[in-house]
Amino acid sequence: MSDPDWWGPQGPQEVPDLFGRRSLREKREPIRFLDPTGRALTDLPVSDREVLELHKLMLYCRTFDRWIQRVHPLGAFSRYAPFEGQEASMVGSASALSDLDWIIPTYREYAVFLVRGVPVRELLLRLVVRKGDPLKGHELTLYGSRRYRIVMPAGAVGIMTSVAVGIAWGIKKRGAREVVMTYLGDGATSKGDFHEGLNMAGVLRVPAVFFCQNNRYAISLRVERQTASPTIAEKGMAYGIDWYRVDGNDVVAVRHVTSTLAERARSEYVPFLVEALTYRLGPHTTVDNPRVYRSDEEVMEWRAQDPLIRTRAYLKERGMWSDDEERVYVERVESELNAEIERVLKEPELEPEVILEDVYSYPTREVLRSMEELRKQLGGIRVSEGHRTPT
Ligand SMILES: Cc1ncc(C[n+]2csc(CCOP(=O)(O)OP(=O)(O)O)c2C)c(N)n1
Repeated sequence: MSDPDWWGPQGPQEVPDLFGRRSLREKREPIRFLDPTGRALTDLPVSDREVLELHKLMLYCRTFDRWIQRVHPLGAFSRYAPFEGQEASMVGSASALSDLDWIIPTYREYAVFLVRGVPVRELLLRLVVRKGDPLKGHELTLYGSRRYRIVMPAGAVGIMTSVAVGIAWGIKKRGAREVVMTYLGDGATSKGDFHEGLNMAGVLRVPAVFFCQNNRYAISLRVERQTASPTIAEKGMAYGIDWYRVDGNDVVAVRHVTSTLAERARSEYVPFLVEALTYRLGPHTTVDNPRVYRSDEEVMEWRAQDPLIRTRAYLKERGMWSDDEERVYVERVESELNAEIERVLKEPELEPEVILEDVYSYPTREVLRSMEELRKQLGGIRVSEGHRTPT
């Protein structure tokens, strides 16, 4: 390895880091500012006004997530991956970025899209199930947009790690001050792509933050079955990548850690691996039944760690928020969403070809060929009683 000094002269037992931690043991402790009851454990690195903004953002996202699953008997859409419980991880990390930074989400990062300012309309156009066509929209839910610098994710878990390295390498070659934030789950770290991507990120020293939300499950498989390593984050060490663990249900900690790392990545062209410890309170997707693989008691324990409980209690204690304000806020968001879906349902549907747009400035020959193929296939398919049946 060309630069072994980053972890200090004592080897990996001494790991001085950006947050004053020195030993491996200390570094494994998740960084936290707000405890589960909303008590500040130390001076906060953000102002109380910022805590209020973060709370409102999380509340907006939660309202969206619950609403979307409620508005249709099928769960609104043919398939949707809920994120309740992970709001602090998503909002804290996405709000730490600038508009020039790049985001690679997974199928679950709707809160990241919302924080980025993607209009709800854009999401609904892709998600909403039209009358008589319960599968419509399904193929559009993996969505990206050059305009928002959000890269369309792949359905295959884990493969975007290497894509992130490519984009980040491009940033470095251009000499730009940007960072790529790649989202991945604990399950994705079992894939070879994760290791290949991290390996190249370490070698090329690219401005990328790999943000792993350890929500404890890859569908039904617990994280303990994914890895024998004490933490996911410390896997970065093997690739010469500095790594951090953060309480993923503490939005203040997530925001502080990711904004510090993103700035360092932009200015010094270095990658980081972050493990945000959180929990998916809902099902894996709207077609999953989590009771088959986890107990109600376990979910109840994690309910007590709900990221919104912390910020709500912190703000109420300071007289900056009340239950009434929260109720009014949620009602307002719900009525905005209701109005939006009414509008979207009156709009013409997106053409399936949109999945092939928004990647290249000009479509390549390969894209044009795929589009032609897609049109041909769709032309020969009829939707009947919820199944796609070739005619
Ligand atoms: C290569 C690949 N294998 C399996 C699947 C099926 N699959 C979809 S989501 C998922 C779980 C991924 O878990 P994780 O990375 O922890 O993310 P989470 O869904 O918990 O956010 C699996 C196995 C897939 N999409 N791609």
